[in-house]
Amino acid sequence: MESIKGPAPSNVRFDGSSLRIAIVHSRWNKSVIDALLAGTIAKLKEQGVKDSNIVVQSVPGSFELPLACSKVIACSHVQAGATATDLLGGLASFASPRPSSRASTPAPAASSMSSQPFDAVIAIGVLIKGSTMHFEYICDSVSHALMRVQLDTGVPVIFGVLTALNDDQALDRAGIGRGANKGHNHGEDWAIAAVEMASHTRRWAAGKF
Ligand code: RBF
Repeated sequence: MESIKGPAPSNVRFDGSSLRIAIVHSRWNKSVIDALLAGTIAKLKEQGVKDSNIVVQSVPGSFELPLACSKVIACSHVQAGATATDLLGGLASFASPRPSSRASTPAPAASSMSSQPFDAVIAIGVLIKGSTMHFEYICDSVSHALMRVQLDTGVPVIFGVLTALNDDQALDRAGIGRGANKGHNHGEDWAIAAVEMASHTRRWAAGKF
């Protein structure tokens, strides 16, 4: 019987070509992480997100994801500010005949800039239940903290954290199951959610529905 689970596709096709997206992933349970990461990146590109606008960062475990997401969002604002300063420096060098430390720094071409603030962050982790209470504590704190990061920053944070009860559940949800049915790579869904939420957030920020 066909499953009723999973997101219904949107009836709008979202264009990722102007979006900048960060992926922050943990390194625990690496074979599953690698498959999820590949699925996420492939689907981002399929929706038009440019290679140069995908930034990938890694952290040791899932517990580290919320702080890392918060910091990469902040880092992209620092980059955007620095680019704005460079642009002004480039303009100043045309305006002023006086030699200055910036006079030889040309303004970067707008088309080659990949330093706009991130439009969305995808947090990828794989938690597999063990015999102690670690799993419960990490799942609970990480999910709450990732929600907090997106509400505090206003940048969509996509919840790409698998909370599996065993290895097979994790493998199936990364599309690399051991059975005849390999399962489904949820990284693809996270990429679709990222492009949709990034597009909505931009539109809403511009006062449009
Ligand atoms: N991190 C994961 O991303 N997935 C796990 O399944 C996972 N299991 C852990 C189990 C134990 C007993 C411990 C101590 C840590 C585990 N971590 C796991 C790592 C955790 O997210 C974090 O990186 C470390 O606790 C350091 O803050």
